[in-house]
Amino acid sequence: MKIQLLSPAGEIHRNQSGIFKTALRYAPLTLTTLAALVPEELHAEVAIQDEGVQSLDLDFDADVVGITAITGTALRAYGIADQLRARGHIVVIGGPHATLLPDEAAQHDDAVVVGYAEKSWPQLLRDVAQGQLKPRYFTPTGRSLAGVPIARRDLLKKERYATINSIEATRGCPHKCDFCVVPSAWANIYAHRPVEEVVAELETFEGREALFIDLSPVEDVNYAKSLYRAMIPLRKRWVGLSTTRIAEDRELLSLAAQSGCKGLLIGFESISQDTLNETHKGFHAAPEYAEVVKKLHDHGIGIQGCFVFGFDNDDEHVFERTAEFVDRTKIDLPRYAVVTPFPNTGFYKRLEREGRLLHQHWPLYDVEHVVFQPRQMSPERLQEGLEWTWRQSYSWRSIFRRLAGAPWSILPLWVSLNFGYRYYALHLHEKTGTILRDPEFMKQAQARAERSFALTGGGRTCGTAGRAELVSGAAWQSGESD
Ligand code: B12
Ligand code: SF4
Repeated sequence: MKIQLLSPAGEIHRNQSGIFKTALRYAPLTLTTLAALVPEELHAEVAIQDEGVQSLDLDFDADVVGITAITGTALRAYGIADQLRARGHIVVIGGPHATLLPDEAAQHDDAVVVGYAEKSWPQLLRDVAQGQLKPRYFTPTGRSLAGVPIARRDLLKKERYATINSIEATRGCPHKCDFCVVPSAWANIYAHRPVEEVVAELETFEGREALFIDLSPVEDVNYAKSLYRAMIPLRKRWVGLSTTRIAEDRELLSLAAQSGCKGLLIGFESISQDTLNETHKGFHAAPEYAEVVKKLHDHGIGIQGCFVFGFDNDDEHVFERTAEFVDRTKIDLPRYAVVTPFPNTGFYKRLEREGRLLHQHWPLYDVEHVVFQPRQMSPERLQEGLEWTWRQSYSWRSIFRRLAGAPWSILPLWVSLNFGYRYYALHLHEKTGTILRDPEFMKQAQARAERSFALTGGGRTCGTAGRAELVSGAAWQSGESD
């Protein structure tokens, strides 16, 4: 059997034409994991193509093509799937977007895989071999990831990534932040790999570097501590993600540092506690953010701090306030996004009810385009504010101010990452264009909002007021910006 695995990329992240440079690009685990899951008895030849680092070559010989899609890449994945099916290939689509909207993906494939695929992908391939492919596969994974095979990194073009040493110890997240895809796509999954299996995989890596892609690894504090303890003798230098919880437990933070942690991505999201509470991220305390940064720096750990704009509490001053906060607290590598209503999330459902979605054009659901009507400003102002904050934080002045706080031991790494993001910040506007509004979608959204308004029998809500303004405004009808 011949298997071809494809990962299409969105406009911003696409190889060469994109603005996300190699220095920022680590290898995702999606395709290498799927390749490792192919049952041995099929004696399959597997090839992978990641559009983040190469142009896709669709002229291949394959019995089965597997395509992964996140929301921002879904339409591109569907276009490729349609072409390949027309040529007679069996096409399977999986990943976060297909998990959120399987019926939509099913219109473009022979089979859709919902959720994690450790059990369903091998089963699907055996079914193909026996000519018994089913249209949908979903096998829930339990809380343990014991026995997950080691990703096939040998299939990657390793020189095209900053590192191919990405690894996963935990999966999912126990929290339920309103805007996040994870609780909607993988509800109630917080799974762990046995520590000894993670260590065994780390031992296969060339070089000392490792990158954990786990979304929320420290929420099971005991697991995290035993993992970090076991990693100390490996003498790795690793980066990963965390919530601010890591700074609340001195032993945990110290073990992370001893195990070689040099950087953490933290989703601070907002410097307003009201916003954090309203979006169900109240377990993060905004007034303590500066202290969190200091504690991590004291342990030789740099911070990639992610902030999101466009929440209902955000007014036009949020950009300046956040950029100033980032400089003052010396966050090594800030990253900005607009809050994005990914389908099926709590946030999406609320905006849809309130008639505030501007369209469902998935390629623009990439967190750098405004796709909804914000409460306290126009979509255009939000877009400009996002891009302004990127430029502001990656001006030379801000870079020098921020990095003055970075521990010396990690400075070279963070200087090169700042250069990478400076390029991204200065070129982002070339990729964003104007705000799209889809009149047909808005008409349907208005009808849905009216129906739900009538059903709830409630009074006039802020949401419906926002919709009325949008729908009647001359600017939106003519497509002009305010
Ligand atoms: C690596 C990564 C990236 C890489 C590459 C992404 C890509 N696919 O092109 C980069 C850095 C470019 C990136 C960028 C973005 N990403 Co990203 N990224 C990740 C990350 C951290 C790891 C992915 C991974 O390797 N997972 C491990 C593998 C094993 O799991 P998996 O991919 O889910 O695959 C399993 C199943 O889903 C299934 N499966 C997946 N695909 C397929 C296909 C087939 C055929 C089958 C059978 C099964 C299957 O099988 C696998 C094994 O169980 C995830 C978070 C995470 N930890 O998963 C976010 C994540 C995928 N990213 C996300 C987002 C939002 C983005 C961005 C929009 C924003 C941002 N700034 O991060 C951009 C936009 C990218 C674009 N438009 O091109 C979201 C996706 C949400 C959505 N609905 O779109 C995630 C889930 C993070 C989150 N919490 O919101 N990202
Ligand atoms: S935003 Fe982070 S902490 Fe919140 S649910 Fe998503 S992964 Fe978990």
